[in-house]
Amino acid sequence: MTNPILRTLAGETVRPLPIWFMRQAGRHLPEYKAVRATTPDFISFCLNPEKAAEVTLQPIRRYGMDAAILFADILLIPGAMGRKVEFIKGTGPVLEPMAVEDVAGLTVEGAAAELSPVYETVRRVRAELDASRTLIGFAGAPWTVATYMIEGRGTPTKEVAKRFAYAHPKEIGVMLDKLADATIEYLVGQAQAGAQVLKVFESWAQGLSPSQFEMLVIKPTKRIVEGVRAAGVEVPIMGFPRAAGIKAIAYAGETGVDALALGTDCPMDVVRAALPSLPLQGNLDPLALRMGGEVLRRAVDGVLESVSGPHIFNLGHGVAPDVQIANVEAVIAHVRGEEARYVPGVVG
Ligand code: 1CP
Repeated sequence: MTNPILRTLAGETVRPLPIWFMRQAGRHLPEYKAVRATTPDFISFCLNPEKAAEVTLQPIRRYGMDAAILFADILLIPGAMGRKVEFIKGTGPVLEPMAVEDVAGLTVEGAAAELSPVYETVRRVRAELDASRTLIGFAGAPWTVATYMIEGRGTPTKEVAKRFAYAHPKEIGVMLDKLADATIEYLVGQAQAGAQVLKVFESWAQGLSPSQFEMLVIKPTKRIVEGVRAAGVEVPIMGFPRAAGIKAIAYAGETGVDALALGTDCPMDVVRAALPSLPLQGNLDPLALRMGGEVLRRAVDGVLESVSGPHIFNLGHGVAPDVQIANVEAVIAHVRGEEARYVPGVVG
C-alpha cells in the first residue's frame, strides 16, 4: 500500500509523518475565496458537488497534503433533519433554537438521503485523487451538533445546552440517538461513495463532567461506530474529542474508534503511554501557525518530539483565515525533513 495515511491507520509507524490540516480548504486560500464568491449561500455551496469537489482538491494541488477532507459542514445534518439552519456572513451559523418539545419532531428517516449531493462530491474527489492520497469523510458528533441546535449558534461555554442535558436527560438521550442514527446513514453514504476514512468531530467535548461526558459524548459516539460497522463499512473511523483532556483516553477505549485526533492542549506523549499502538493525530497549535517565524518552527519541533508510533501530523484545530501560505508550506517541508522557510505571521 503506497498510501501513508492508510498505512498509519493500519497501525504502521510511517516516517516522515503524513500530514494534512483541519480547515485546509477555506479562507486562507485565494483560490477558495474565488470559488466561494460564486455561491454566496454557504449551504448551497456545500451542496454543489462541482464546487465542493473543487475546493476539496485545492489544498492537494497547492500543498501536496496527504489527505483531502471532504468539503461540507457538520451543520448540514440538522437541516436534513428538519431544522432551520443558515450561515450568516460575519456571524457564522444561526439555527432556530430547539425547545424540549421539538425533539419528537426531529426526522431521521430520509435525512441522509437529503444529503445525496455530498456523496456526489465524494465520488468526484475520489475520481481525481491518486492512490497515495486519502479522502477523509466526516460528520459532527451528536453532542457537538446538538450544542448548535439547542443554543442556535456557536457560544463560548455551551451552558444552555449543558443545562438542557441536565434538565431533560430523557429528551437529550432521544435527541442524541436520533442524531447518531442519521449520522450513521450519512457516514455510510460517504464511505459507499468512496471516503476512505471517516472522522467524527466532537469539537465541543471540553468542560463536561465525567458523567455528562459518558452520556453525551461516549455513548452516542459508540452508537455511531457500532452502527457504521453493522452496515458493513470497514474503513477506519477517527474520533476527535477536542479538549476532552484525560477523558480522551477512556473515549478511545469505550467508543471503539480506530484512531484518535487530539486538540492543541493534549500532551501526545502521555496519550501514547496510555494507548501504545493506537494511531494518533495532531496537534500543532493553530495560533503558532498564525504567528509564524521561530515560534512556529519551535512549535513544530515540539510536536515532532512528542510523537511516537503511528501518527498523522495535523493542527490541534482548524487553519485560521489569516495564516500565511508560506508558513503552511514551511510546516509541510519541516515535517517531511526538507528545508523549511518560515516567515513572520500576522500576529505580533
Ligand atoms: O464562508 C465560509 O467559507 C465559512 C467558513 C466555513 C468553512 C470553510 C464554515 C462555516 N464551514 C467550513 C467548512 C468545514 N466545516 C469543513 C471543511 C473541510 C476542511 O476542514 O477543510 C469541516 C470539516 C467543517 C466542520 C465544522 N463546522 C466543525 C468541526 C470542526 C471544527 O472546526 O471544530 C464545526 C464546529 C463547524 C461549524 C461551523 N461551520 C462554519 C463555522 C464558522 C463554524 C463554527 C461556528 C462557531 O462555533 O462559532
